[in-house]
Amino acid sequence: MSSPEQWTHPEPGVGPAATAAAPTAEQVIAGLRATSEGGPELVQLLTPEGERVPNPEWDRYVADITADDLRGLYRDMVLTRRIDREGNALQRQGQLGIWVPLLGQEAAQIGAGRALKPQDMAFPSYREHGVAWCKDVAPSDLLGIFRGTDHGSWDPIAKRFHLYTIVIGNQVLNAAGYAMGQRFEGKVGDDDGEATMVFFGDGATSQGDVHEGFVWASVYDAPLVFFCQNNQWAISEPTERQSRLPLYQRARGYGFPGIRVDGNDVLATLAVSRWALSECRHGNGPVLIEAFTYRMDAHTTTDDPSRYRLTDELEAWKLKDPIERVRVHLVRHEQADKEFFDSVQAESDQLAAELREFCVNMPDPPKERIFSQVYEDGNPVLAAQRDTYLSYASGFEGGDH
Ligand SMILES: Cc1ncc(C[n+]2csc(CCOP(=O)(O)OP(=O)(O)O)c2C)c(N)n1
Ligand SMILES: [Mg+2]
Repeated sequence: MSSPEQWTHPEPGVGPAATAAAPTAEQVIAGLRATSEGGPELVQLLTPEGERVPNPEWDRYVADITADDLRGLYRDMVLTRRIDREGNALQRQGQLGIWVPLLGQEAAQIGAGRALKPQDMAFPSYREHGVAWCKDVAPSDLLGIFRGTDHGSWDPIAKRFHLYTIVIGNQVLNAAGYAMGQRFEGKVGDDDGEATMVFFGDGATSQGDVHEGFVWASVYDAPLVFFCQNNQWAISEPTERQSRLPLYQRARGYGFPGIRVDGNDVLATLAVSRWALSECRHGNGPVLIEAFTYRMDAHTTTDDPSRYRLTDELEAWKLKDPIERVRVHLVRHEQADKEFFDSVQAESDQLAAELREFCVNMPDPPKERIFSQVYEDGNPVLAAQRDTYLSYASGFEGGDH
């Protein structure tokens, strides 16, 4: 992720050929540095040390946040992390087929999720457990996806939170279409207007669907906030293999604003998301937000990041932990005491216990369900397949279960 000024253009016959596929050492170093430093353009309100930095441009978007609200954001992040760690443990115990950790991305998701108003629609990828939390989706409703028993047990329209999408970038097209509909139906124009927020990763920005979503949303002025969590990795591919310039700068080429925020800073993410959603609500969308963050755990429980990244990178990001900086801030300003922290801890223990209890007692769905929920009115070809399968399965001992 080097800037054009940093690119080297060797004279003919000197150094590597200009057409060489491999980047120069300087480009690689610049790219690697950019993965651990957000750059001067990064919007930050709370430093990793918990210091509140004044920012005349962005402070007004969080001017109403009281100490009580900040404690609420802290609680959201702690509980979300606990749900995540419990999901990871349940996979290790064989209760889930796979889990997708969000560790390290709590501030990005809670900041964005808490900026959403009840009427706003959100389209997640597969890692947005924190946004699900803000949209009042019960954590237990996420488990079927990872146990392989359903595609999500919540009502996407009632919750204003679409089902998880595993196909990279696909939800961006869905969201662009949905937001265009909000525009066509006249649901934008004032503070009470509707907006849509779509979540995707740094790797997804290389996907055609995302590019197409940018174009459609742009030319139809759709009220859509593109929320890219740049967690520095797309499985084993670093961000510098997705783009030669900071991702937020791509927005300019499509004709709408882009902004990079410290995704480990819940206050800054909240401020920037509130602004972007308000722009959309008033008909000035779309907007791209690049939340600069870090995936502290594996891509999924099937991945081993020690095969492709150095542990000192992780150690550097641990110092920028999104929860710790809020805790330090609350303590330093005497806005939270031991009793508060203990109560959040107790609440998270309780939540984890409930989730575990729910998971180990989840019934297997009846076998015919995979056929029965495809078409509302049934389908003769599918009915024949169902009958063949049920008769085949009943030939096994215990085949009814
Ligand atoms: C269309 C498509 N291609 C490939 C994959 C396999 N795949 C799953 S996750 C992933 C990387 C995505 O990285 P990023 O967009 O940065 O999101 P992150 O997982 O880091 O949140 C890939 C390539 C897929 N699910 N869908
Ligand atoms: Mg990523």
